[in-house]
Amino acid sequence: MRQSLARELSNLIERGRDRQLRLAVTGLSRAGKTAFLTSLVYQLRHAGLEARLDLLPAAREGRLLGAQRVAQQDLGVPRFPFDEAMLALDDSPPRWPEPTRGISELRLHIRYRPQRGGLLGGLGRDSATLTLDLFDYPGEWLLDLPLLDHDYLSWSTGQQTSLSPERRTLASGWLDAVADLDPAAAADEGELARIAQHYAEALRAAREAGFADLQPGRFLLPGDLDGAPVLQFFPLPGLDVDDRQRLETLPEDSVYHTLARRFAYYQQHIVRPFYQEHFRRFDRQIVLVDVLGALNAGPERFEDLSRALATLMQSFDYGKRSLISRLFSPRIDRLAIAATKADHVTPEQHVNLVSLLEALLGEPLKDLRFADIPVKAFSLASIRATRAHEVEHQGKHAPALRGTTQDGEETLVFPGEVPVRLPRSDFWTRQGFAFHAFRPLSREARGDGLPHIRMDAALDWLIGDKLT
Ligand SMILES: Nc1nc2c(ncn2[C@@H]2O[C@H](COP(=O)(O)OP(=O)(O)O)[C@@H](O)[C@H]2O)c(=O)[nH]1
Ligand SMILES: [Mg+2]
Repeated sequence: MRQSLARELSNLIERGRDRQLRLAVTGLSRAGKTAFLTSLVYQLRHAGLEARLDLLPAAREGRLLGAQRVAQQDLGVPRFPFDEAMLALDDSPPRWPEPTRGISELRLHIRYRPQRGGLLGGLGRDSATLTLDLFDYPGEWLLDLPLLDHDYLSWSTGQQTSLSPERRTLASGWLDAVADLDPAAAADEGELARIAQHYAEALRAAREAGFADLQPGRFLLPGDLDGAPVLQFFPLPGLDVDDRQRLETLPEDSVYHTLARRFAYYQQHIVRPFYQEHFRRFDRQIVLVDVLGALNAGPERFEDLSRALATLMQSFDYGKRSLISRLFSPRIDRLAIAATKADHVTPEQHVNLVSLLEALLGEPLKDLRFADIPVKAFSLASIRATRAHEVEHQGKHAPALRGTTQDGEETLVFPGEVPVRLPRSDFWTRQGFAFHAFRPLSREARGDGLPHIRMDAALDWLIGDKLT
């Protein structure tokens, strides 16, 4: 206890001197978190050597001296698998890093030379150290925030109405299994476990089909909670909020009360602790969005991503009356949102990609700006897997991309134009979008360093002011 107090104190002092920063990377599954963090760590470790970071002033001015991994503080949080990710990229043929599930952490010491005339520079210091704590956690966990505003009954009825026809079809196994369940009957553990299994499967099927707006988030990424009763609840179809009084009088061991208890436990022991122990303590965050992937998947998935992002962004809405502020009073002072995998489109499309990202996050962005949270939108490629080319066609120059497909085939493609605004129905019928999954560049092909697009711009926004 005493030791942790001392640690907190020294953290506070470091932070007071602006020398420590907790930066979190989030985004839905496959948004590109692992690739982003891997690249970020790589670029900082190779700053001043192979890494190209011209948009980060400290690097451009030669003041960034390097970065070293040091032991992290939270011993209960898994280490971010940086070495494993680099091994995958360096393999032949190169592979994308394995997906991670759950939260992970890595601590860097960044050495830099303060600007002359700056606060630290003025003290005659040759170099200074910024301690950067990096976190990677699933954006799916943020989809659970609104769940804190419900009790079991209101959540249950809300979930029912949000089931679209296609989601219903994907959930038919669960709907069949739950159809005969009587809320008043005595709960049978085995039966609830079985139905919950169906429910989790329905969520997984929906995710496989490209849906993102899914609750509860931990059902998709259960980690070490797999099989625990806390994850064995589900909404009860056919309930009505007007039934509250009648439902309250049901026996304690009824299906209804058993599920309600598990729901409350999930809120208290899973959702809240994440916000209390982690989220609240992040200084800055970057939210990654696979806009191009959704564009490629078609209108229904794109809509769904839009809804999921609206929910996810509620966790960043620090307006005084917002749910997050009422419950946790978090303190993030800066936020970045980024459309990832920009190397999937030709460079002149990158501006459109940022516009589209901003359109997709339209309402949440307005709320953030209203609450005076500094937020900036980017398009980037953490690990660039293609090269931009110009091709000549009938005397005209046209942009194209060269890359290696996952099957190892060299291709030259023009993937399509990115709409500037939320695509209307004719976009999908008329044009669509042809997306290719590329293999990372091989070690030989990428030469020195790890090629990226605008990682340095994102870094400047996220940590640049701490390196002055
Ligand atoms: N071309 C390209 N593909 C990327 C990039 N970042 C991620 N990807 C692809 O997206 C997949 C998911 O990325 P990952 O970082 O594992 O996502 P996470 O689930 O958010 O951690 C990877 O396996 C790659 O196929 C990028 O910068 N360029
Ligand atoms: Mg990952």
